[in-house]
Amino acid sequence: MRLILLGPPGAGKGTQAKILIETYGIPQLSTGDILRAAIAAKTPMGLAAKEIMDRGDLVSDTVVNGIISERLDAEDCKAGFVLDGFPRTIAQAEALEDMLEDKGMTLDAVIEIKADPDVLVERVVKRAKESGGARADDNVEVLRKRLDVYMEQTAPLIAFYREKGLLQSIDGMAPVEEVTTAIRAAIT
Ligand code: B4P
Repeated sequence: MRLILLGPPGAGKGTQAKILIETYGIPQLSTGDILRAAIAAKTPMGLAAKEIMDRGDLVSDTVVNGIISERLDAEDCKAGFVLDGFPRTIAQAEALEDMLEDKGMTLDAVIEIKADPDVLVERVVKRAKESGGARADDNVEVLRKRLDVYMEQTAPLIAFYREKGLLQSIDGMAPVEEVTTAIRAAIT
């Protein structure tokens, strides 16, 4: 199973990826998590990414493409993977196509998790409160910027994957378990 989870910030990509990897026994490849780990470890990549992420912009395609290309070579990706938060630009999607072709892999499906902006704001504000502000990008002002960036740079991927016959759209505003059920139905 080789899957992409696509959707605006707070749509539930990370939430659903964590559930799906348990079911299918495959790894979650989250560029957001990998970048946050690099920030926590204060690596040069993390230090450069922090400022960009904190203001709600996207880290450079070159950096994230490198992260994913390296990660896809790991043994645990042989049986499949859930890509969570990657690709986020057309350039990343094209780079992914090249990577997968080089590695003799193909995608099974791209799941678009849809949710209205007011629901996304509500969720992210709730997470910020519950986590004591653990994520610097979880506040209303930065979230609005992340939503604009999503509309400009990531939303074009919906048509990109629809044209390839890979896209399945899911209502991400339902409770977590219902979203999982809908994703499972879409990929089986
Ligand atoms: P990400 O880490 O990918 O984060 P996200 O888009 O905010 O969240 P996600 O959709 O995974 O939401 P979650 O499940 O957590 O990106 C952060 C930043 O990293 C980006 O802005 C960018 O700067 C950088 N980055 C990452 N990848 C990149 C790339 N490829 N290129 C360039 N830059 C990149 O859910 C959010 C909240 O909602 C949680 O609290 C959850 O509990 C709740 N929730 C989820 N589903 C729910 C449901 N059905 N009902 C109720 N609540 C729900």
